[in-house]
Order: sequence, then structure tokens, then C-alpha cells
Amino acid sequence: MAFNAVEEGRTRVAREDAMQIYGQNPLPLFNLSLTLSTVALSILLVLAFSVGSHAEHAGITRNFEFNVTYLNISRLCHSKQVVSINGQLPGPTIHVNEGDRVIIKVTNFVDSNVSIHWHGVRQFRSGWADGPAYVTQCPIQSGDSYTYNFTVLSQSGTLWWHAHITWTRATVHGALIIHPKRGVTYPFQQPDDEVPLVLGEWWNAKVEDVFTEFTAVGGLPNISDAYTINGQPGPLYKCSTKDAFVMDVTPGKTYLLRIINAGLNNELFFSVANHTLLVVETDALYTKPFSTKTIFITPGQTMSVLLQANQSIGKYYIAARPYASAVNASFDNTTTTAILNYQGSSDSAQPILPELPEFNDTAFADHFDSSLRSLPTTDYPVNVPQTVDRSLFFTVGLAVKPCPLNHTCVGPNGNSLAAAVNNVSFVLPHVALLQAHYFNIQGVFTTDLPDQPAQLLDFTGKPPKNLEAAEGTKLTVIPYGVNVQLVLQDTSTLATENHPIHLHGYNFFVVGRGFGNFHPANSSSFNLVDPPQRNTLGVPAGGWAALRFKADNPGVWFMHCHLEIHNTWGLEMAFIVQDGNRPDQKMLPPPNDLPRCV
Ligand SMILES: *[C@@H]1O[C@H](CO)[C@@H](O)[C@H](O)[C@H]1NC(C)=O
Ligand SMILES: *[C@@H]1O[C@H](CO)[C@@H](O)[C@H](O)[C@H]1NC(C)=O
Ligand SMILES: *[C@@H]1O[C@H](CO)[C@@H](O)[C@H](O)[C@H]1NC(C)=O
Ligand SMILES: *[C@@H]1O[C@H](CO)[C@@H](O)[C@H](O)[C@H]1NC(C)=O
Ligand SMILES: *[C@@H]1O[C@H](CO)[C@@H](O)[C@H](O)[C@H]1NC(C)=O
Ligand SMILES: *[C@@H]1O[C@H](CO)[C@@H](O)[C@H](O)[C@H]1NC(C)=O
Ligand SMILES: *[C@@H]1O[C@H](CO)[C@@H](O)[C@H](O)[C@H]1NC(C)=O
Ligand SMILES: *[C@@H]1O[C@H](CO)[C@@H](O)[C@H](O)[C@H]1NC(C)=O
Ligand SMILES: *[C@@H]1O[C@H](CO)[C@@H](O)[C@H](O)[C@H]1NC(C)=O
Ligand SMILES: *[C@@H]1O[C@H](CO)[C@@H](O)[C@H](O)[C@H]1NC(C)=O
Ligand SMILES: *[C@@H]1O[C@H](CO)[C@@H](O)[C@H](O)[C@H]1NC(C)=O
Ligand SMILES: *[C@@H]1O[C@H](CO)[C@@H](O)[C@H](O)[C@H]1NC(C)=O
Ligand SMILES: [Cu+2]
Repeated sequence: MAFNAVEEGRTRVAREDAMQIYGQNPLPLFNLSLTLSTVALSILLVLAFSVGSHAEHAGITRNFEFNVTYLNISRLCHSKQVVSINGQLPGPTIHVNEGDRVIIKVTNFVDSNVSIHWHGVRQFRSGWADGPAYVTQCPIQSGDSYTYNFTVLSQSGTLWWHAHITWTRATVHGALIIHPKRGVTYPFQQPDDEVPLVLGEWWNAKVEDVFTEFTAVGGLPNISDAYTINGQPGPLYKCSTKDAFVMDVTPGKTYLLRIINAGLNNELFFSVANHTLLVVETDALYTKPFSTKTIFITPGQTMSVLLQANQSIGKYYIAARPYASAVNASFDNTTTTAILNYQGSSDSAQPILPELPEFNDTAFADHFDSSLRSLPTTDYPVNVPQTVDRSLFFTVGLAVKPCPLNHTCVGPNGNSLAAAVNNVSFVLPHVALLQAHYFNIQGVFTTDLPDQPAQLLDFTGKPPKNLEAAEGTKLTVIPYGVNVQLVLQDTSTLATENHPIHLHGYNFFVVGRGFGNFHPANSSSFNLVDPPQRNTLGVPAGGWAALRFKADNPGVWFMHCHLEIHNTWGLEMAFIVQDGNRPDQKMLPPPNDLPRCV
């Protein structure tokens, strides 16, 4: 099977993917227990009721088993033990069709706590299955199991899943592919084959040690030693000559690359030498086809692109390297490669490297993000909220906070480095927020995150002298059904930086973006016709982005920077979206096996 073969340094394109698309029976994939059952009438009725206005075609139920186990692995001539799913890195690929119910039994066989997030899945009313630790559930402790149970509706394309606790997602992640409803084709050229490309980040040291070390002193973590494509760094790294993912192609055929940035702390440029990429979908939502040599993809983002194997027979590098927007910050300045291998190319052929933008090419990153547009189709109308019921203005940026008692910190003036939303550095509670909300448990959170900054400053100019942020578990309450506009404003405190902000439980429309300070007059140029729809957006370094979404999914939904450094420092908040009046607008009760908090 494809990803197992990666261990031998050479992999074939997974045929199973295509078979699923062409409507044949899915095969068991990658050592996963995948059982298929047609849905009984009773479940159909439950489904039709439970999905309310989002009911589409009823799907089938797909079962998966995820065992959290240790894996011994060696890259760049460094061996270590990592936490994995079913002993695979990347972990197993989940294939479903839109409309399916997905049941994943996760059992924790390692010593540490774990929790898994199904990144980008809307989770209509099923927030208990969303996964972020201490937000929608307490962690699955050693020896315990939890069965995630959700349906996949109103979205189609490439998503992924990953651990959502400390930095465990470095090695606990994989692709989650939502194929169109049975009998439905793509709104673009049907590819001959499909290939997930998971971009990752590798440390020679144990990631747990990197995490413990930097959190203890409130400083910067050690940078990674390599990037990877489907778990392999590629031959540009020392000791890695044979450690490359190889994608075999047949001349004349068209391939759908499903690209996922599963890296922890780096936004990436990605390109394939001598080939053009046609972007057709981002974050499991179709886009107007957009042709480019290079894509820009932040941690948390996913993208499907068509590649035509129409070049001379030979070998071409698929390559990724970072976009590092924080001036003077150190970063992993290396390049990962995989090999696009044409059938009939000679074994001795030397692959050609693509030209990638410079690490600081903000103009390219901005041009790429500004070029994306939604593609309205019959199944996916583009309903941009035309009016705003609740207007929010959140600053996102770096800060400091007091060093914890009895620690020595290395941040400015002996403080700990921090990051904040509207000057509040988020503190994770010990009881899951969703439980506290649903069962009305007092003392876990407050609902006073300000809608606007205390003062309207020049956020991107000279930074304030006082770098300190407040700390707290502050949430924002949104009534069911209202249209929310959220302007995210980067700040210059310590450094401006492109922050990939991810919202759980929703997709949002990116109606505007720009550099400098947002001004209300900017709203006159908002795109309310075909703005791109995403679950993760890189807020321009030293700039702003304006988002809109309709609060049609009740629950507690985390929003945070997807750079793990900033997430750990507190660049997080959560929305409580209240229940609506209709029965199908209310949260479902928690499952019986929801992990306990105490
Ligand atoms: C998960 O672990 C259980 C218990 O050891 C085993 O029976 C099952 O086959 C494992 N599943 C996978 C997918 O490895
Ligand atoms: C990993 O290697 C260690 C010692 O090097 C060994 O004790 C352990 O059993 C191995 N674990 C697995 C899952 O193979
Ligand atoms: C999943 O949730 C549905 C709807 O709540 C329920 O009918 C079904 O029994 C659940 N399945 C499992 C395996 O928990
Ligand atoms: C981090 O880097 C420093 C400096 O190179 C090194 O001394 C330390 O051991 C590293 N920490 C980890 C966890 O690898
Ligand atoms: C690939 O592109 C480069 C320039 O971008 C060109 O010099 C080279 O001839 C091309 N190679 C092939 C095999 O098409
Ligand atoms: C190859 O396909 C791309 C589109 O993917 C097209 O722009 C280009 O002209 C084609 N090149 C050749 C040599 O056919
Ligand atoms: C970056 O480093 C250079 C050289 O040390 C220095 O002149 C410059 O002021 C620094 N820029 C910022 C924004 O810190
Ligand atoms: C990154 O590495 C390249 C060589 O691969 C080098 O030319 C460039 O100067 C480096 N940039 C930085 C900012 O370290
Ligand atoms: C990018 O960094 C290089 C130094 O490595 C510098 O010469 C160049 O001006 C920078 N470009 C931008 C757009 O900041
Ligand atoms: C800090 O150290 C003092 C003296 O060693 C000790 O009494 C106190 O309990 C420690 N506090 C914490 C929070 O560890
Ligand atoms: C942020 O909050 C801290 C602590 O309350 C305060 O000292 C600081 O002035 C605030 N900064 C801004 C920019 O509001
Ligand atoms: C694991 O989770 C439990 C339940 O939330 C918590 O009590 C415990 O402290 C956690 N363990 C670690 C090492 O964080
Ligand atoms: Cu960030």
C-alpha cells in the first residue's frame, strides 16, 4: 500500500483513490479496518432529522479504527520514537463521500494524552466530535478509547485530521478526503488519478523535548531540521539520498494533487519543475480554476490542483520551502523534494529543480491569496452574507506575559513570550469549554472577550512600549443565525507576521484583505460576489483580512493561529454559538463515551 511503501523510499500512485471516484467498491485501505454498511431505515430517519437544513443525500456509514501507538522511525540518520496512528507516518488516509457518516474509534496505547481534530469538517451540531483538547473534549487518556461520530455535509475535496494537544500533531496527522456524492462528478476536468501530498516538518530531536524546553523558559523553540512530503525529506538533505516520495506518472495523463500543509510552524511555497498547477479547490470548497507555477499554503490549509503530465519524459522535482514573514526571525531554511517520475524515464535521469519564490516574497504570497475566487455550482451556491449583524475587530499578534512563578524566562525583560487576540493571551481550562457551556458549569470561562481593541492604535506602525498582554479564558457569544463580520488585524508588537488563522466548525468568506491598518472605508471594496471560502487564512504580515460567516452551527468553536508556536503562546479564542429555536438548530447531546475531564 502506498504509504507503507514510503518506508522503502519509493511509492507508486495509489490506485485505490481513483477506484473510489469511479464508483467502484472501496477497498480496505492502509491497514485500516473499513467496513461498509448500507444505512438502515431507522438511521436514515435519524440522519434526516439530525442534519436539519443541511440534509442532502443520505450517505453510508464508514467505520475506521485508529490505534495511537509508538513508531520507531529514522530520518536524516536520526532515529527516534514518535507517537503515530496505526504505526504510520503520515497516518492512514480517510476516504469518504459527501453525505457519509464517519465513525472513528480512537484507542490510546501510548503514555501521553491524545485528542484528534477532523480539520475543516463542519461538524453540524456534532461539536463533541471536533477534537481540540480542553475545548470540545478532555483528552483520551492512556488505555482509553473514544469514538468520533459525525457526518460530512456541504463540502467536498481535500481535508485532513491531526492531533490537537501540545505538539503531538507533528507525527499524528493524515489526509481526510471527501469525494463527491455518489454519481456526482467534479466541476473540472476529471483526473486520471489522484495523489495526496502531505507536507510535514521533521525534528531530529523528540518533538516532546522541543516543546518542554521552550515552554519552560518562555522563549523560542528550536527550529525543525527538515520538511517532508508524505513523510520523506527528499535527497537534498544529508543522509537522505533514497528517502524520497516518488510519484509515477504516465505521459498525457492528468493528476489531481491533494496538497496538505501539516507542518507546525512554517508557511510554504510549493512547485513542480516545468509543470503548471491548476488550483481547483481550497479547504474542501471549489474555486474558479486558477493557473500558477507555485502555490502558497499555510499550516492548516489544503488545496487540490490539477497537473498535466505533458512535459518531456524525465524526472522533475516536486519541491516546497518556507515563506518566512517575520523579519530577522530564524527559521528552517531548507527545501523538501519528491520526484515526479515519468514512465519511461531512465533511472539515471537527474531531476530538475523548480524555481521557488524567495523566503521573504510577501508580494507572491499576497498575489496568490488575492487570486482565489469561489466557484458557485448548483450543489454549492456561494451565499455571501450581504448584511452584518455582529461586527468584530480582533487584533492578532505577539506579546509578552509574566514569567511563571519559580521559572526563569528568556523573553524581553525576563518575561515569557506570548501571543494574543485583542490583547488577551488565551489560557486553556482544565474542563472542556463545550462541556462547561452545555452543562452550565461555572468558573471555567468568561464571555467578555472585547469585540474591539480597547484603543484604536496604529497597529502596524511603531509598536507600544508596553508589550504585555492580559491572560484569560475569554469567549465571544454569538446568537444562532446571525451574520458575523470579523476583521483580523496583525500587529507590529515584537514582529509583524503572517498568521494562519483557523476557525473550527465553519468556513468563512474572505471578503477583503490589505496591508497596514484596516479602515472602515475599506469595506466599500469588499468582494461580496465570489470571495474565496476557507477554514484557514493567512492574515497578511502587517495587514488585515475581513471575514464573513453565518453562525448556523451551534457549539463552542475554537479559533486560533495554526502556527503551533503562536497557538502555544495563546493566539487562540473560542466562539459560543448559541442554539437556535428549532429542534434541528440545537446541539446534540454528548456521546456516552466522551472522555471525562476529572
Ligand atoms: C488496534 O488494536 C487492537 C487491539 O490490539 C487490534 O485488535 C486492532 O487490530 C488494531 N487495529 C489496527 C487498525 O491496527
Ligand atoms: C522502538 O525501539 C525501542 C528501543 O530502541 C524498543 O524498546 C521498542 O520496543 C521499539 N518500539 C517499537 C514500537 O518498535
Ligand atoms: C453516531 O451518531 C448517530 C446520531 O446521533 C447515532 O444514531 C449512532 O448510533 C452513533 N453511532 C455510534 C457508533 O456511536
Ligand atoms: C535546542 O538547540 C540547542 C542549541 O543548539 C541545543 O543545545 C538543545 O539541545 C536543543 N534542544 C532539543 C530539545 O533538541
Ligand atoms: C524545464 O524548464 C527550464 C526552464 O524553466 C528549461 O531550461 C528546461 O529546458 C526545461 N526542461 C525540460 C525537460 O523541459
Ligand atoms: C502543458 O499543460 C499546461 C496546463 O497544465 C499548459 O499550460 C501547457 O501549455 C502544456 N504544455 C505543453 C507542452 O503541452
Ligand atoms: C534586522 O536585522 C538587521 C541587521 O541586524 C537590523 O539592522 C534591523 O534593524 C533588523 N530589523 C528588525 C525589524 O528587527
Ligand atoms: C536560505 O538558503 C539558501 C541556500 O539554500 C541561501 O541562498 C539563502 O541565503 C538562505 N536564506 C536565509 C534567509 O537563510
Ligand atoms: C529579502 O531578503 C533579502 C536578503 O536575504 C533582501 O536582499 C531582500 O531585499 C528581501 N526582499 C524583500 C522583499 O524584503
Ligand atoms: C516556588 O519556590 C518556593 C521556594 O522554593 C516554594 O515554596 C513554592 O512552593 C514554589 N512555588 C511553585 C508554584 O512551584
Ligand atoms: C494589554 O493588557 C495589558 C494587561 O492588562 C495592559 O498592560 C496593556 O496596556 C494592554 N495593551 C494594549 C495594547 O491594550
Ligand atoms: C491528561 O489528561 C487528564 C484529563 O484531562 C489530566 O488530568 C492530566 O493531567 C493529563 N496529563 C498530562 C500529562 O497532561
Ligand atoms: Cu500566528
